[in-house]
Amino acid sequence: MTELPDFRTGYVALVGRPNAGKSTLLNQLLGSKLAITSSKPQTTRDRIVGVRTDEHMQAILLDTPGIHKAWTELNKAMVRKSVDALAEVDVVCWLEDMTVLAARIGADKPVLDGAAAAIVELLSEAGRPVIFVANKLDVVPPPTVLPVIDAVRQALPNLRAAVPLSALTGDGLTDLISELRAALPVAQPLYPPDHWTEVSERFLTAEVIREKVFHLTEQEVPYATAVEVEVFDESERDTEGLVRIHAAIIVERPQQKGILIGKGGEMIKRIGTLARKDLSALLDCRVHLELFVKVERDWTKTAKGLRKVGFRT
Ligand SMILES: Nc1nc2c(ncn2[C@@H]2O[C@H](COP(=O)(O)OP(=O)(O)OP(=O)(O)O)[C@@H](O)[C@H]2O)c(=O)[nH]1
Ligand SMILES: [Mg+2]
Repeated sequence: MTELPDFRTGYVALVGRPNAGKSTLLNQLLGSKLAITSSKPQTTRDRIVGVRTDEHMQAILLDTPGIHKAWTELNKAMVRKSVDALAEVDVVCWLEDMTVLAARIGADKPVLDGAAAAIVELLSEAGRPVIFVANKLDVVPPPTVLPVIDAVRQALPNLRAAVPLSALTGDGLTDLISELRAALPVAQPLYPPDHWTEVSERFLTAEVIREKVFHLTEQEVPYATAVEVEVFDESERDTEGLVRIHAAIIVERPQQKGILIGKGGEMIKRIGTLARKDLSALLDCRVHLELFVKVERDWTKTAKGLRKVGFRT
């Protein structure tokens, strides 16, 4: 292979509190949807690796669960995945939702709230260069972001740059890409240019179904739900353009099972219809999807429960 002069390659972690827009930014940087997103916090539970390659740079991007105060075994495992990522990368992108922090300006309290201060501590400890991403700029007036960036600059000695952007619209993305390129080491690419993820189709399938549960159910139900793909049959993929999938939606209590099935099976049907549509696009073929719901009592509360639903800790 010919050497590419001054090509940059490296690992980038996308971290921040739940709902900051990390998965939306990952998808925007990849130019297609890899990570599931929702307006509810704690959507992402596992690390998701996407690879963005252009003519100057290969950024291996790690989307992570939101950093938060964790009580259950599931939440602790999620936060651990984020904190571990900090030690493994060349540069960290710390995202904050500006609708949260800019709202504090002018009030008689520090601009950085407790959640931001906790993240500052973790980032200082990890010692990696940090790019602060002031997100959701499409919905806050840009001048309100400056005091937030000032506060971050004062709090975080290893801050390398700050980029205001909208992960949703992609506005400001080119500035972030320039900053990433400047921060990554000169190195040859690790993956071929068309390689876009390390995540298996089976895992993505479970995630798409879980996303529909996040979109269609409320309160504790999405947080009590895991999805396990039990059959992923590709035997007719090449000949018929068809993949057959059987997946279990697992909840913690019988009452939650009732909610997910819905009156006359209406809810599970809606989940299935929306998931099948996305899966068809993702897998680029027809999808036969069978869903069923089962109860694994209190699976979020113990390490054994997490293993039982196939959660990789
Ligand atoms: N208006 C606006 N909304 C955004 C932007 N970025 C993300 N969002 C929305 O914010 C919500 C959370 O986005 P996610 O990408 O799921 O956030 P996350 O940081 O991955 O959240 P967790 O996985 O829960 O930690 C979704 O409803 C997104 O559509 C943005 O730039 N502008
Ligand atoms: Mg996410």
